Amino acid sequence: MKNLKVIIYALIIISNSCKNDVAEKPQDVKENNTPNIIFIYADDLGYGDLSAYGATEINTPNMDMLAIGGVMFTNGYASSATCSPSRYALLTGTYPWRNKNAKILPGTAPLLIDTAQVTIPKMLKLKGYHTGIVGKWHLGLGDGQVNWNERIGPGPNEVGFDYSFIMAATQDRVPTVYIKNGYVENLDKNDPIEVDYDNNFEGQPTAISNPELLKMKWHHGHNNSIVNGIPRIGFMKGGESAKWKDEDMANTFLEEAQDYIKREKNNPFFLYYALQQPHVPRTPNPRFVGATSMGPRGDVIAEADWCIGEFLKTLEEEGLLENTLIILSSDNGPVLNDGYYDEAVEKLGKHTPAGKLRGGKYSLFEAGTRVPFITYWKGKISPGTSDAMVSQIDLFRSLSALVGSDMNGPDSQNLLNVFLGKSNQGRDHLILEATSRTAFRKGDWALIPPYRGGPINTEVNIEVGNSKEFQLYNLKNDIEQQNNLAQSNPEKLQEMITAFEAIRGQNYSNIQKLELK
Ligand code: NG6
Ligand code: CA
Repeated sequence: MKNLKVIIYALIIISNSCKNDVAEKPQDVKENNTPNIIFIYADDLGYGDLSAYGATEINTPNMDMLAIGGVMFTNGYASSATCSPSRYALLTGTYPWRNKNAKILPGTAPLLIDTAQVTIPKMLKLKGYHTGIVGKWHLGLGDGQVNWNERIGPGPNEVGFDYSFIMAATQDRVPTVYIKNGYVENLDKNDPIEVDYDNNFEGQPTAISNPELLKMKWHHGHNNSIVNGIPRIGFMKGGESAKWKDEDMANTFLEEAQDYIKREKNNPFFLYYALQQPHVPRTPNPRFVGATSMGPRGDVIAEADWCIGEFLKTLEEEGLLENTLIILSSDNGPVLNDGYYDEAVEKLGKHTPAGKLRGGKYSLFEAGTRVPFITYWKGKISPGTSDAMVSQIDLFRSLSALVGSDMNGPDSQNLLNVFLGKSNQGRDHLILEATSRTAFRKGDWALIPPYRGGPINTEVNIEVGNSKEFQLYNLKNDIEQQNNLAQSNPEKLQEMITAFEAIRGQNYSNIQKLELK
């Protein structure tokens, strides 16, 4: 009898200790290894567009809060100086120049990511995450023959996202509708949508045929179909009830993002919140018109900052901030006149969207790809500034390390400790891309190979980096890339070319090697 009591007692102790194990482990795992992950991605936001990064003419208090309370990277890069290639690299951990189709895509382009390819959301799904995207997609949809009136696929839901609420391409490209999990929102089947990037549909007004219908004027490109008085790239017919209202887009995406986290807060989630600002056409909600002295470009940055603030409030209200890693960055550098007359140039004043960096969107100079880059995790990341070289392409491997996965994209490096502010050992080197050209950063040095073409893209008035000579800059002493050291430092030049070609191969320039001699 006595023995039985002892045995029962022992069993109770063992079973309690098991319970403790079981009870503690999931909590532990949830807190440390599977935090929620949110990637906030602005469109065309420049290195110098945030007050935290030195802007004095514009206030971005909410983005600054993330920068001040997290790690603010001063050498953080997008993979490309344009959108689709950067987004491709971000989600797949693959350099965009490895895929010849990774260029700025029309709204009718087929899906750029192979559905067999590994992606960040696929990797996270395997670790129990719910995955969502809200905002700009611009990675193609379908197989090239999309019927916009039926289910549109493959798309985000086929490359790893459980939930998607997107615009197909850009705000200046048709179709100007939201697509939720593959279906156009608010579509009236009796008014079907047709889209064509080559030919107009008979009788449909364009910016050329009916300029009197425009409330915003085009400067270059952007003279096809008119939607809400704004001329777009591409032709579209039908879908009246589904067309977005440009001035409401920021609110629509914000509410979608807020609803997503409220819905998914009980399991680990990954949200890719892809803001449309400050890409053209810049259409601030009336509440933000005049928020800055800079006209629509400044006003939509203020609006984007407000959206981020509201979004953070929701995270806080839902008690999620301590268990959520937030990454904020931009898909490429800044541009002022990207095709519409919207006073971005005229009202710029003293603001420097690229900070001290040379170039801008479309450029192989630093401002093309060096962008605001911030990681924030309340209570987990100690605040600080980091000058480690990091790229968005590294998020794949770093996040997979965070959640204990061994999945990876071919070019992604594990910089988890750098992103968490525990190490300053960033990348050794990085290949940068801009409009199908590539450049190389290694240590403090930047190499731009020779490219045929004008040094300035005169439409947008940006120095894009073309020159018939090699360019070599020491960014440590010359962040503005003013002193080309290629001639005076032939040894460094050769070392850089060799290291670059070891990764990139020899066929990178549109000038034959023979011509260079
Ligand atoms: C360019 C557009 C520009 C912008 C860009 C894509 C013209 C003349 N210019 O072709 O306005 O839409 O593509 O920007 O059409 S990105 O940020 O999505 O890469
Ligand atoms: Ca962009």
